[in-house]
Amino acid sequence: MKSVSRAKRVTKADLIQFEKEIGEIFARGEIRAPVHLREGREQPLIDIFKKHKIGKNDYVFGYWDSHELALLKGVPREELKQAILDGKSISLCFPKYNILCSGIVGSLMGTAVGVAWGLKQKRKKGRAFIFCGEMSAETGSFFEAVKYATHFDLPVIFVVGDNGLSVMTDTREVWGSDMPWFKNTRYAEKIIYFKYKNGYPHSGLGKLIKF
Ligand SMILES: Cc1ncc(C[n+]2csc(CCOP(=O)(O)OP(=O)(O)O)c2C)c(N)n1
Repeated sequence: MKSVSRAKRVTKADLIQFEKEIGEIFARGEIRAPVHLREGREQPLIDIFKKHKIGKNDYVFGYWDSHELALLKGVPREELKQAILDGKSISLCFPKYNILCSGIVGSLMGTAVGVAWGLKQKRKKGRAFIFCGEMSAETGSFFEAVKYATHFDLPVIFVVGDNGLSVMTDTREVWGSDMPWFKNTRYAEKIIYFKYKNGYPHSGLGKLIKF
């Protein structure tokens, strides 16, 4: 039987419903750790997984807001939910599914490039995909990683989802520029960029939850 890729099976409605369910559990005080919910980027993420045929040989790296990435990468819904209930939402790691995430801004850029370097040297199948926000994409570590990956033509793609905000700060105002640094540069070739408006606050639900 022909295998069906994960991106075809996980729908936009599945992603929205998952975040909604986690939000409801979080609101009841049943998750004693931070969660970062996202709404509004389901279709771009699904399209990227589909277009690039991100599959089991590929590595996905993400940050504090990676529930959707885990589902799209093939982590079973209940396994993911349990990890979130266990307080691991901001640093989801499922080595079996080649997905690793971190709650630290600027981390993992070098890791993704290192994995891509290893894949290339060993002539192995697979690529690295690293998903981050637009403020993370303005960090020095992002620039160094993109520069290195471009110059050595490594199999890594950087995906930047721009919601305009770094927590509650306007990213463009911080940098005094109305566009990301890489726009119209040679480095843009290694970067997929899209904009979205997040339907949730940066973290949690925007209100104090008591346990
Ligand atoms: C080293 C470090 N500094 C600060 C933070 C706190 N922090 C978490 S997310 C974030 C904003 C990141 O903005 P962006 O990259 O645009 O991500 P998004 O809005 O998509 O979550 C900050 C400052 C952190 N996690 N790590």
